[in-house]
Amino acid sequence: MKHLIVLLPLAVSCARTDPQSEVAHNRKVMALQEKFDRFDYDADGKLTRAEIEQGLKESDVGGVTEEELDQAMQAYDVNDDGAISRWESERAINTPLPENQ
Ligand SMILES: [Ca+2]
Ligand SMILES: [Ca+2]
Repeated sequence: MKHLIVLLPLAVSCARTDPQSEVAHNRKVMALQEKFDRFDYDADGKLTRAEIEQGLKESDVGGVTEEELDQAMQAYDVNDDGAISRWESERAINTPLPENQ
């Protein structure tokens, strides 16, 4: 689950109770949106690596290495434009990284 913690510390903590239920899923999506907006410092609708790094720092999420951040970016950045768009972050909720399956 660490890959989700990298991008979505709040979403993950909300989801732990019952990841299968629709309510939990909706809560996860809402927490994600909130997080997304908070991390999106220039409000362009995308999270760059720098914005995620900054957001993690301000969220007091420690222990995330550069390598893990790179891996998360690679996994989430579906269209490879160097930033995580909103739909890419939503997709990340529903699609675990292969290494975690
Ligand atoms: Ca941005
Ligand atoms: Ca992208």
